[in-house]
Amino acid sequence: MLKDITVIGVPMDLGQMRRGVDMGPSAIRYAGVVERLENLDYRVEDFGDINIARPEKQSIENEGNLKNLKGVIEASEKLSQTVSNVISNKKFPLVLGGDHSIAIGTLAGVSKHYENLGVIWYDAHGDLNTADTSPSGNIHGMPLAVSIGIGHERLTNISDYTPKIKPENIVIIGARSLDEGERELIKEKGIKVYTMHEVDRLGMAKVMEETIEYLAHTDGVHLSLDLDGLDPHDAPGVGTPVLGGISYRESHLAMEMLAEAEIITSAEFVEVNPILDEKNKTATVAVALMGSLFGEKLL
Ligand code: B3U
Ligand code: MN
Ligand code: MN
Repeated sequence: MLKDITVIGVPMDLGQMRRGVDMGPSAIRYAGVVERLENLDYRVEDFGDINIARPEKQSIENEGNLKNLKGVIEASEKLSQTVSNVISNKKFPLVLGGDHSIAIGTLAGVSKHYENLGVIWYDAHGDLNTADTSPSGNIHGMPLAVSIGIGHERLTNISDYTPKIKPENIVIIGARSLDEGERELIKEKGIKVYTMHEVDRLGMAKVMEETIEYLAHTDGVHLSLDLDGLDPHDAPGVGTPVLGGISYRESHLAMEMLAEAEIITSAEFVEVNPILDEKNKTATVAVALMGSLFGEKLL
């Protein structure tokens, strides 16, 4: 892994309707992300936060079933540019959310640097909705669909190219809440999904072995980790918790196996909402998982 990391905060809450997720980057910084990674001998630079329009200031910019479309587009363009610059400077982009709609911008910035980018989507949800299939109109339920080129044209064309990733280069881990349209898309595109059923049945070690093997042909792997992939017992500070998730322990193992395999080239940790949290537990969990992802060992 690169020895230089740039932390980018994205105080984004326009992709969903619960207040507080814009404070995610602050909560993660407060939980000690920079110090944690410096202790592992990385050089860490904090870029600060991307400027995001406040929901109070946004005139209603819904377009059909897409809430806050304009604000999400603006933020995605800015984030894409920033992430791309970080990679051009040979640094590892570590993006802190913010709601999961930020993945649209992150992937737009990452993917142009790779021929064949892989993506691990660690999430209770598929995030494969479109305006037509979404039950909520919340764009944080759509970024994976957008990134494979399906959705509103102004979202799929962020940074002027589409698609960002190929469906066969995606692995979803931890899914347990999928909408009808998402299930259809998964089948139609043959997207690899380890639902909680497979996590329980195979165990996390096998899931990660297979994931790493499945992505062996790619030339870079982006980790998009939604904290709601974890069980709400371990990560309560998220906007849409779903029971029966991945444990803290299993998540550490997953991160440790990714560290050992040395395949991750960019990462984002999203949906930390300190307003809904218990004493910053979810941000603390996020930072602990980052420690493992970047090679922290017990002995
Ligand atoms: N699938 C639902 C719920 C949801 C998606 N992502 C989150 N929640 N965090 C939707 O609204 O698209
Ligand atoms: Mn998500
Ligand atoms: Mn989710």
